[in-house]
Amino acid sequence: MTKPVLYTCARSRGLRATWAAEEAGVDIDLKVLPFPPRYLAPEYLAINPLGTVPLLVDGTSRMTESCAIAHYLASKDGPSDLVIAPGERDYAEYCDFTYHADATITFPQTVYMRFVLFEKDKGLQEAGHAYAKWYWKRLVKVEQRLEGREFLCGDRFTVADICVGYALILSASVGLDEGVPESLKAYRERLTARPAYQRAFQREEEGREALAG
Ligand SMILES: N[C@@H](CCC(=O)N[C@@H](CS)C(=O)NCC(=O)O)C(=O)O
Repeated sequence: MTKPVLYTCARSRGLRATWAAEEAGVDIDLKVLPFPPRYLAPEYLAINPLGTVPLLVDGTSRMTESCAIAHYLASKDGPSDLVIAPGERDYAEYCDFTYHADATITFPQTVYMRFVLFEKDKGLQEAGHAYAKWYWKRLVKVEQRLEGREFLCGDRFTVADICVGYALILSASVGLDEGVPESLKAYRERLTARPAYQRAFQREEEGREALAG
């Protein structure tokens, strides 16, 4: 059987998928692209017309949502402690936080990155900074959920932690840590100390270095 192929850029949202594959022990073919692929690897548009990363190709299936890919890789080979199954306690919360991670928390960060870091000449810095504040306010739900808990759901590490954790990892790398509560920084440290996270990060870095030649 052919391996799932994951197209990504190092440290992008695709890290959710690379990390989930490492946690689950799923053998993937990792293809690291230069960022942004729409300009630096235009041939990629033929397999993903959106031009976004990640893209997972598994047989005839194609997936372009990082949190869905993380859930899929962790559960595709059968029941796994990395996901909360229907009927289990916290199933609803598991679904909610896994979707919340990109739609509600990562989204305002990307608007900040676009207007403040990447497209400085557009004169939209003020809007970018407003989105940074919006991001910080939106962390309240995760902050409250983690009061008295080590992980988000089911008293164990799951894909919901991978998906939400990536948003917090992104904060640190794009200079958005100022409004991140200390409790969430400690949560992020617990997550990034995991050997599977470190292996995933390293794999992506090696892919990026290979691109640079
Ligand atoms: N909701 C999607 C968003 C995908 C996305 O926008 N990825 C960014 C990188 S983190 C991207 O590819 N940006 C480059 C572009 O849009 O050209 C997901 O969670 O995977």
